[in-house]
Amino acid sequence: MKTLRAVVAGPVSSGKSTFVKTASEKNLIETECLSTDSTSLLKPQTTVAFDFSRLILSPEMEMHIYGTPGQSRFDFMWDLLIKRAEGYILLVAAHRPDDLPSAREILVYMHQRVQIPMIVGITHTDCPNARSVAEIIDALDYLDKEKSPIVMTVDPMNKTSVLKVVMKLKSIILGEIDGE
Ligand SMILES: Nc1nc2c(ncn2[C@@H]2O[C@H](COP(=O)(O)OP(=O)(O)OP(=O)(O)O)[C@@H](O)[C@H]2O)c(=O)[nH]1
Ligand SMILES: [Mg+2]
Repeated sequence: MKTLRAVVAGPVSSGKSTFVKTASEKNLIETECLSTDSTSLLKPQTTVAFDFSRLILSPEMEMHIYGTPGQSRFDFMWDLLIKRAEGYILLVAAHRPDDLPSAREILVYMHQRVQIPMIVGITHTDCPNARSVAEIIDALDYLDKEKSPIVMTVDPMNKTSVLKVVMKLKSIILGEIDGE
C-alpha cells in the first residue's frame, strides 16, 4: 500500500483539527488540551502536538493527514511534520484579518523548509466580516511570484468540501494535474 502524507497547517482556530477529523475514515488521533493565554479567548481547547487521520484513496493508496498545532510555541511540531510531508494545506480563516500575518509567517516557515505541492484553504467564509479570497491572498503575499497557489474555499465541517481539497492535493502530488 502506497502512503501519501499531507499536513494541514494554519493559525489558531483556522479549522485544522475539524478538517482532519472530517476527512477521517479511521484511526483518528487528537491531542487537544485546555487553552491558556490568548487562545482561550477564541476556544476552550487547542491542539498541542498533532491531529492524525487516515483516508483510503484507492485499494493501493492511502493518505495520512496530520494537523499541526496553531500556536507558534509548538513550531517544532510544524518542523517535524512538514519534513516528512509530500504536500500541505494552509488553512486561513476569512473572518479574522488579524490572523493574516500569522498565516503568512507559517507560509514562510514551510517555504523555508520544503518546496512541495500546497493548497491555500480559506475557511470561515460563512462568518460575518469574511474577507474576499483576493484580499486574503494579497495579504499572504505568496512567496513564489512565478507560481500562484491553488486557492480553494473549504468548510472543515463538511465532508464533501474537505474531500474536494484532499483529492486536489493528491492529484497535484501525483502529478495528475499541474499545481500552478
Ligand atoms: N462557522 C465556521 N466555523 C468553523 C469553520 N471551520 C472551523 N470552524 C470552527 O472553528 C473552531 C475551531 O476549529 P479547530 O478545528 O479546533 O481549529 P484548529 O485550527 O485546530 O485550532 P488550534 O488547534 O487551536 O490551532 C471549531 O469550533 C470549529 O467548529 C468554518 O468554516 N465556519
Ligand atoms: Mg487543532
